[in-house]
Amino acid sequence: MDTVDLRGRTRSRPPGPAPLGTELSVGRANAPGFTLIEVMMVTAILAIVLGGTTAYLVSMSDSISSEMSQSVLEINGTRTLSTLVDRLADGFVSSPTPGAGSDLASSFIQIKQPADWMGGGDLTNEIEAGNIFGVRAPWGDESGYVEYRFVAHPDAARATVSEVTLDYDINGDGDKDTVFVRGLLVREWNGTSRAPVARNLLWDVLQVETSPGNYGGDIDGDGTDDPIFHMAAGSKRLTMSVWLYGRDGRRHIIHNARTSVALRNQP
Ligand SMILES: [Ca+2]
Ligand SMILES: [Ca+2]
Repeated sequence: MDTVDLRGRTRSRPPGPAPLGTELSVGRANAPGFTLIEVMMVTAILAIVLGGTTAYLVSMSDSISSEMSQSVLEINGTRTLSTLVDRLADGFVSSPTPGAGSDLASSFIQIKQPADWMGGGDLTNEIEAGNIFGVRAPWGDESGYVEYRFVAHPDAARATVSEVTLDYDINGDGDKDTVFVRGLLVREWNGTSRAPVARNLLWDVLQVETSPGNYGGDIDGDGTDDPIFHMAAGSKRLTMSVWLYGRDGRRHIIHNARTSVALRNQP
């Protein structure tokens, strides 16, 4: 019987009984194998398939991460604005005062709310006296107002989010030239018996300056200003809109939460 060596050369076996294992060695040598080119082709195909799979998994992971970040912003914004709706519904805007023919558009607002100024536990006598508004502060002050306002982040290094610096179109308007101010929405009680008391309501709020220290510029790049508080002239409906900023490591995300409330006691 002939055998074939690994280089493909045929050799004749000397006469006599075949040594043990000879059939096995012949079978292995004659089995169909792969050439180096075939192995390289398979490796290349596997690399392409694995590369595509990895890219898909990374993309899917980014997508899930972005959606989670977006959901967090959405929940925070919606929850805060819902609280404001509850608190403001029976108040009225004391400042800034809308002009006769101009809208209220501002990054702050001062609200007066019903208060039991004259005692008695309800507002009956105040209503009869024609004056039912105050601050209704937790510590008992009733004269004053509550202010809601945007303030820049106290850490200057975190107070600016710049498309220019990041080379990233955060607001998706097709350019990379908007510089945002990052800050927070604050509520401040202003009574008469103690200094104003402020509390942070919502972090990572974005604004665009219209002039140094003044906010309400165009955030989403649609050419229209985006104040937090807006009320059309002659209207009793206050619109509140906050743009929130978040990152998931790779991507920059903004989310707009918006709602409106009818101020039933607005003059
Ligand atoms: Ca942009
Ligand atoms: Ca805009």
